[in-house]
Amino acid sequence: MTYLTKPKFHHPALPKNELGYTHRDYEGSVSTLCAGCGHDSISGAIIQACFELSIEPHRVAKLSGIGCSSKTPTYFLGHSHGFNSVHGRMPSVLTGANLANRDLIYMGVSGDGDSASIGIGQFVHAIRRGVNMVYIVENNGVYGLTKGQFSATADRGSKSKRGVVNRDSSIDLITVALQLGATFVARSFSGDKQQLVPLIKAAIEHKGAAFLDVISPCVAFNNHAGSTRSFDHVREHNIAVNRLDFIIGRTPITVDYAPGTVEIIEQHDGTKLALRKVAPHYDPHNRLKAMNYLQESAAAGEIVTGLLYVERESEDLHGHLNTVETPLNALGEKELCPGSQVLEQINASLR
Ligand SMILES: Cc1ncc(C[n+]2csc(CCOP(=O)(O)OP(=O)(O)O)c2C)c(N)n1
Ligand code: SF4
Ligand SMILES: [Mg+2]
Repeated sequence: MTYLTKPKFHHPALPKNELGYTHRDYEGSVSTLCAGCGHDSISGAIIQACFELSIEPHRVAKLSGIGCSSKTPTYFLGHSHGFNSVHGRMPSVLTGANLANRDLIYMGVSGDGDSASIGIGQFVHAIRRGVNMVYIVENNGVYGLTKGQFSATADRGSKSKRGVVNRDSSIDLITVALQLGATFVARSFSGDKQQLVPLIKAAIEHKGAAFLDVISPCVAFNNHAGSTRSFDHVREHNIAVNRLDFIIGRTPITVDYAPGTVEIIEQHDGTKLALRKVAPHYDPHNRLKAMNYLQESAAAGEIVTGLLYVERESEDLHGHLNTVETPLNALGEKELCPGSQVLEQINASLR
C-alpha cells in the first residue's frame, strides 16, 4: 500500500487563510514513510507555506521522480495536480508542462539519488534553462527507498550504516546550481521549520529556477555516528548565514531594524523579502563569492544554510524563448490553425 486516506473531520476553530481554507485543505494522504523521516517535515513545511500564501491548490502542479522523497507529493496538496514520473526524469516532464501552461505554480520534488545520480543530466538542464519552478531536493545522502546505498551527494569519508567508508567525491548540488545560473539558491534543514517555511514561500514567489537543497535525515539508513547527514551531525555543523523573517506584500515596510542588519529584497512582482543577516559579510547577490564561501565552509566540515543566492532581476525560460502569454490549452482554433496562407508565408521564409 502506498498511501492511506486521511479522515475528513477537523476542529471547527482551525485558523483560516484569506481564501477561507484551513491547513487541512493543503494536506494529502497519510504518510507511509518511516516515523521520524526528515521528508515528512519538508511536506509539513510545504503545506504551511502554501497555507500562509493562500495559494489555490488547483493552481499548483507537483511533480516528482522515484524514491521516498519522490513519494511525498502524495502526502501534501491533495487537491493539486500531480505527476509521479520515472526515476530522475521529473525535470523534463516539469519543463514540458511549464512550457504548455505557464499559469501554474510548478513544484518539483526530488531526492539526492533522483537528482544527483540517475537524474543529474535532467537536473542540470532544467536549472540552466531557468524553468520557473521550485525545485526541492530532499537530501539524505543515500538511496533511502532501495535500502541505504550511498548517493552522489554523500560526503567523501562518511560512513554507511554497515561501516563502509565512502571513497568517492561528493556532488554539491548548491554549487552546481550556482554555476548553472539558478536565480534563487537556498539550503535548509528538515529539522528547522522556521528557516524552511519562509524559504519555500520566497522560492514560490521567485520567477525563474529556484533551487532548494534541504538536508533531510534518513532515520532508517543514515542517522548513525560517522554519517554527515544525521540529525546530530547537521545540528552540530549547521551555520545559518541569514534568516528570511517574512515575506511582505506590496505594502510599505514599517518594522524597525538596526541599520545594516536587514536587507529588503524586492521581487519581480513587487513582493518583498526581509533578509536578516547572521553572517554580516555574506552577500547573497554575489554568485562567485557564494561559491567560494561554500567550498571553504564545506572543507571545514560546515553545512551552510540560508538564502545563499538571489537575483533581483530574474528572468525565466518563457522570457528567454519569448513564448506566448496564453497557456496552450487556452488557445483557440484561430490561433492554432491560422490557415494555409500563413503556412505558405512560413514556408517561404524558410526557403
Ligand atoms: C530506472 C531506475 N533505476 C533504479 C531504480 C531503483 N531506485 C528506486 S528509488 C532509487 C534511489 C532513490 O534515492 P533518492 O532519490 O535519494 O530518494 P530517497 O529514497 O533517499 O528519498 C533507486 C536507485 C528505479 N526505480 N528506476
Ligand atoms: S527509508 Fe529513509 S528516506 Fe525512506 S522513509 Fe525511511 S527514513 Fe525516510
Ligand atoms: Mg536520498
